[in-house]
Amino acid sequence: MQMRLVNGLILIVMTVGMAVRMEAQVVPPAAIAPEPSAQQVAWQQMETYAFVHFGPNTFLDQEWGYGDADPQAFNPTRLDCEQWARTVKAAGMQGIILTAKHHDGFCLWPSRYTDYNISRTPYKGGRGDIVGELAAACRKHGLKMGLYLSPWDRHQVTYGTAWYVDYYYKQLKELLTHYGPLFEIWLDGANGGDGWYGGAREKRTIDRRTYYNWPRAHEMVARLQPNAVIFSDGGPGCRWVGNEDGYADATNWSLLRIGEVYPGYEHYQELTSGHADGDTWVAAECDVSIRPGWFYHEREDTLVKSVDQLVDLYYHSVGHNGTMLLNFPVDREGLIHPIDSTRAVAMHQRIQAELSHNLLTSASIKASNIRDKQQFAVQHLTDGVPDTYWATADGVTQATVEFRFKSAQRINRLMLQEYIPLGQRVRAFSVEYYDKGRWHPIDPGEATTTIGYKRLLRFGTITASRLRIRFTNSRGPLCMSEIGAYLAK
Ligand code: FUL
Repeated sequence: MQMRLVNGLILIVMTVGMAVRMEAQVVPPAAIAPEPSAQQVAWQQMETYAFVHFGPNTFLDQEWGYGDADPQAFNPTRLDCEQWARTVKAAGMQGIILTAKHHDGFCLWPSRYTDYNISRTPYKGGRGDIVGELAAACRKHGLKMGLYLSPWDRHQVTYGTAWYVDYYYKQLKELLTHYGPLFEIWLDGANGGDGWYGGAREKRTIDRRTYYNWPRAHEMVARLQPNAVIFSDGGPGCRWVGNEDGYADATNWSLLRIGEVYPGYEHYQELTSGHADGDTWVAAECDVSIRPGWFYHEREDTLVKSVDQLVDLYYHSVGHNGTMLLNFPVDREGLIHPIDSTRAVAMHQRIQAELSHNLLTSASIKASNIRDKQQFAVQHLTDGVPDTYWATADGVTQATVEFRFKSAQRINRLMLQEYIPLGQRVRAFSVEYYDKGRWHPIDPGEATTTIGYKRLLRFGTITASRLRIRFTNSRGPLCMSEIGAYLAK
């Protein structure tokens, strides 16, 4: 009897408990289309990764090989993919994309579909496979790998015919199936023109929209490498940023009217800021070389970008809602040059030092609107967890977040992140600080419009007892995952 009563009580307590919990479960804001895929989110979280351009061009002092280079010219004497991997890792980067085949058509792996490949070079007596060696080095050092397979091939006699397109897809399949998981496939936009073409030495033009039958590549990558993101001028995974200088616009939408853009798109300047009314999620990747050229040229040893320039590029790529793809022109020995590696590592150390201590973690936080005090609390803004976020109620598209410091703080950097799995929302915001009894605007010298995955602002050092962000225009309720304020020395 007593036992039954206790059991009954337990049941009642459990039922009430569940009901309370269910009530507390507040519905998250509805996603605003277009949203990124889980793969695109994981890709953007990589933030920085390396490009390696290497091939016969390296040995012949060229940028665009004509397709007639003698494979015997390709002879790296100290090639070490682990040296590349260690350098990239020390520079804080998450992966490496290699030019498996550049426009000259030469393959850095022993492709069974052409003999214009590594097996005909002196390297390892013809038994080398640089794609495979890099895959092993990346695995060992915890890096992801991506591959560049140039659609344009200035070597192949069949370039321009349907036969070549089949050849291209056979090579793509080799790369997608022989080397383990890939995070990105790079489909270059430079396409068609003059070349060796098996000795024809002529100009060949192709229809950039239709020749390659791109949907076939998209389907093949989705099937064989479901986690890989496809890069091209117009995606579909990520897009070229419209310049090779490594920067996105301050206003940068991860959205694109995808039907309009194709590899070789004429209005490529638009890619620097995306399309505010885009129908597809295609975030920007900012590619840039650490030297003027993509391939190694000894005369450029004195022209390696300075640490200041590289740090600037980081703020204008990752800090403008893009990723940073920094190219290392591997030298004739087969190594990343010491000047390049020293600069890249110093860049990383500088960025880490500038953005190491978030001063907002010890501030008290107030927001003008909170969707739910537990699930979407303002505390999520400084918890360093990308999956939690502060959100406003449905219909609330303007809001203010205020941070109060225990004692005045010196600040010159700000970091803002939207919770992008629910779409990119913010169209405009402003930042102000409180000092000597009144609010002052902060001017970062660039538009405070979009935020997206990440926005970084730099400004002259201010002393503030409070800091506030005003979100003035948004496509829907606000969903902010992180905010940080820092003092860069
Ligand atoms: C361009 C190519 O033409 C360059 O040679 C380089 O590979 C760069 C990353 O993309 O379109």
